[in-house]
Amino acid sequence: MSTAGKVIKCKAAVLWETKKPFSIEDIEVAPPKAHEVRIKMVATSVCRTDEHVVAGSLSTPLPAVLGHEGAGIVESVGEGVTSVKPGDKVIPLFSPQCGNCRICKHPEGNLCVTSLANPRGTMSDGTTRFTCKGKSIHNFISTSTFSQYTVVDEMAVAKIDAASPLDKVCLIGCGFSTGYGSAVKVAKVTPGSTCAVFGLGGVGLSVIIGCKTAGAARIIAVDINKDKFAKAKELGATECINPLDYSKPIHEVLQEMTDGGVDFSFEVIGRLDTMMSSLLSSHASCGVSVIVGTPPNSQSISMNPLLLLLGRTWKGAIFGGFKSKDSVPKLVADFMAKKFPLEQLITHVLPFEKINEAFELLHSGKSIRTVLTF
Ligand code: PAD
Ligand code: ZN
Ligand code: ZN
Repeated sequence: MSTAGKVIKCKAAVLWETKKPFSIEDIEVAPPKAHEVRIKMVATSVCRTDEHVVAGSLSTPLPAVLGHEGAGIVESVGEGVTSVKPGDKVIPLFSPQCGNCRICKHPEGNLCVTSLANPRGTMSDGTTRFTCKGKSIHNFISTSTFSQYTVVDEMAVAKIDAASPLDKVCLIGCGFSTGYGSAVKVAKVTPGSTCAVFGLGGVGLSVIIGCKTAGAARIIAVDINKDKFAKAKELGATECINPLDYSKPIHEVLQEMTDGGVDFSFEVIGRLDTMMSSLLSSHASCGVSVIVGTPPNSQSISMNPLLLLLGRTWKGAIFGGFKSKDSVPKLVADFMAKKFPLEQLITHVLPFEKINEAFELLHSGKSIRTVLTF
């Protein structure tokens, strides 16, 4: 029997308050309104950004259904939806692409004005489609993939190849694309260059894949957890260093290793001290340093302008600088054409109900990406 137009009762992981585990709850998911799409989730992975919300370092209204790195199948669509139809395989987009705003029309910009508005935790019309125990539940950055069913705005969903394995390509919804794009699109890593990547989680390892694809000659991986080094080498790192093994600051070590500093450096942790180390490890005159990690709420760095006056570039981007609705289908096609691996980033697969175990694996540093299947 078709569920289109009806409220769907299903399970979702609700975060009622910060610093608490998720509760698997029975929720009600309202049908999609005009220009909205209801999706049956098939797989979702866990990204550090979800954990930033749980830890309270990234604010979004609670209670909420988190999760933003997922893939599923369209269950039904609201009036006026033209880009997807029931049965299509799709990836929700935490950074939507409306196609009409100044940024969507800009040749390089990718942070659609609608994403800037999103911390309010609702659909673009200001309401939510989730209810639990009679209470309205917020969504999270236009995706909310920690639910058997979710509703997203049409501008926040991309149709992908019908043959793609959803339990792998879900990583294209955030971590992989963010890291890979930070190297190939934001930094524009050049052949023969030297790169340093701070932080070897799912996103940092994807930066390494991007640096390798772009033809970097040296890729120096930096992490305080040496257990991450084997995987980093497998994916393209040429050297791995642990700041805890040195008495001097790690940027000095990198400057010595690279004749004054690397061509491209990436901070993929989300800490102010490592953002500064990453900046300082890039060459003072020709270096490009990219911030990928999400910094803690409302904290700032004070810096000497001379660090930039000599020629360095300091930049950052959300979602690897990719325009999401245009790029996600292409990235999935590239994965299907074996242009890059995703399997090596997936260390654990668990049933959705074990979501708290997935977060424990992330805390303990044992997982790269855990994929939850529905
Ligand atoms: P992760 O937690 O899997 O990986 C972080 C890595 O950093 C781990 O391997 C840690 O051991 C390592 N680390 C921690 N502290 C230090 C330190 N002081 N020095 C060196 N290494 C350290 O996270 P992830 O890969 O899922 O995400 C990384 C960051 O990227 C995180 O801040 C996340 O919020 C951000 C992110 N940004 C975007 C974006 O659009 N810009 C998208 C997705 C994720
Ligand atoms: Zn993410
Ligand atoms: Zn836009």
